[in-house]
Amino acid sequence: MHSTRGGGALGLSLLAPDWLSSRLLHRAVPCLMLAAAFMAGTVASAIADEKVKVHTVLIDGMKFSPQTLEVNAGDTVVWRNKDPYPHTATAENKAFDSGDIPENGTWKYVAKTKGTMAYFCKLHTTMKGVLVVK
Ligand SMILES: [Cu+2]
Repeated sequence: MHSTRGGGALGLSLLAPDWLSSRLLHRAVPCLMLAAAFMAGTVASAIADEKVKVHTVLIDGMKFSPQTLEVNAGDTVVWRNKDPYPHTATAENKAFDSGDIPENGTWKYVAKTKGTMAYFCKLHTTMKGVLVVK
């Protein structure tokens, strides 16, 4: 590290090599900051596209579809009730419980807990599904 030149020098020294004169630095920094902002945005959206997914489980005709859903930890699962009466998605191990999902309603769950979780509908206990979080 070269000697600091007062407040803000730390930030600049991270962006610009030492050999840049302060005059060059003045012109280069806005460019570098733009480039950095652009790259950060690109990387962030790439991560969002690749890693965070939203999965939908349809509840239709007293069935969860797909009945077994595999997701990665951090993904969002949305249950969407297409039946004309409420259902729930309730994990047997109590990891999640939607409460009543009304007709045309949805319920979102961010799958943080890894494992295989059997779930059912509290209102119709023969309705069963499995959420696998890897
Ligand atoms: Cu139900």
